[in-house]
Amino acid sequence: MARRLEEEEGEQDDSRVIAYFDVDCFYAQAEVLRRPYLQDRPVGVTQKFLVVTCNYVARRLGVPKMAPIDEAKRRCPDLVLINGEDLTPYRAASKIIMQVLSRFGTLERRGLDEAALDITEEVRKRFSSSINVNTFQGHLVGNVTGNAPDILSSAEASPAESETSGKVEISQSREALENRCLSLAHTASTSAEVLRRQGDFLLMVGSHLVAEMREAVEKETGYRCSSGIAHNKLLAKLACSLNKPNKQTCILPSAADNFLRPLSVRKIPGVGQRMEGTLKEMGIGIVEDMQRVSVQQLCGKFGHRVGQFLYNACRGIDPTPVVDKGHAKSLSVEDSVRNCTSLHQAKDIIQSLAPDLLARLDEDKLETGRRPQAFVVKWRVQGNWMLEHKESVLWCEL
Ligand code: DCP
Ligand code: MG
Ligand code: MG
Repeated sequence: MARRLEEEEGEQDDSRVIAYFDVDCFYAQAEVLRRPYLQDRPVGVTQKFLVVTCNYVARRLGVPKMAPIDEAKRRCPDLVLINGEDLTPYRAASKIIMQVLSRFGTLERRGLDEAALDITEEVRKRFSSSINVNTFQGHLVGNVTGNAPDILSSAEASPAESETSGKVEISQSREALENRCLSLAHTASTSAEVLRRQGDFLLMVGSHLVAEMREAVEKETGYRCSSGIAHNKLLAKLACSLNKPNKQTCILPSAADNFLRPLSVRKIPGVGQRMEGTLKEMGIGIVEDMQRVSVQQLCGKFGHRVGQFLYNACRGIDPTPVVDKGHAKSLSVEDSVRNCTSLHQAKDIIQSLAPDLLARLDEDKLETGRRPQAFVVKWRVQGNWMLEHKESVLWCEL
């Protein structure tokens, strides 16, 4: 085990602190914030015939995300339904939430209500300015024993723990961890040595910063979110969903393997239904199965890029940096329709979508000064879900 850890450490930069944020029941929270009297009532947000999300009051009453409206109403007759087909208020909320978060580090947007942040720099500043931050905030995946010689080799959850819950709350080991970290801080010859060797300590400071960030988001925007903290994006994203709503979870690098092994491959971000099916045919159902497959086999089946990603992901390895991609390169509007078999129907659909797109183009121009260069229509046909498209260079200014 020690040897394998050494090898992994060689491949990974354990000194980063990555935080992943996901707003809790985003659309539903937006609607409740606009109508505070709904605070304690079950609220669902609908698009077409689906409740795309609902608040946690509704979830406790048995309403899942993406339930058909009939089914949701059957499960919870008191469910208050709000139409959420106009995304304008959610986009506006997303923008202000991201603005608050981006003050703390490099931010990579991963959708309207999600973002990964590299907060290493801010953590290092705090680390060198105050060493008295010596506890984890929130939940912790990992276990620390008091007498172990080194945090990195002792922080793994035991197999029994990872099978039952997959996580250990810090309250079970807080004292031992605090003592160990304090003694490390005092015995290490330089703070650089502590930083290099003890990723756990950085994550500890990171967890405090993340608590502060979540507090800032709530105070300045009203929105509550959950967060994951780890040394890479993959683990931080997985950690984020472990304790929702309004909570944060940290995964220690040394606990990652035990945490990952029993998970369904579907939990790996990017593994969808189709890939899950292909993996099943290869006899791979959980992450541990995937760890037994060679990188050549994975690349042979899924191509080099995806194969290499899977090979790394099932080992908790994700070297990709957090990249601020700036303004989106394209703006799009979309809808699904039951029937579209003529040019006339297609025109109607485009006309119904156009006002939203034009409004967003105007907003974008105010912010960036850009105007669009090309217009692309994409469509899928039921049954054959392949995306087709036609592109045209714009001949006039929109
Ligand atoms: N959404 C959607 N259609 C989907 C998935 C999501 O319209 N197929 C919308 C509704 C969600 C928002 O995106 O509110 C964010 O998606 P999440 O998966 O983060 O779900 P929530 O934020 O609603 O809930 P959670 O608390 O689980 O994050
Ligand atoms: Mg969310
Ligand atoms: Mg989300």
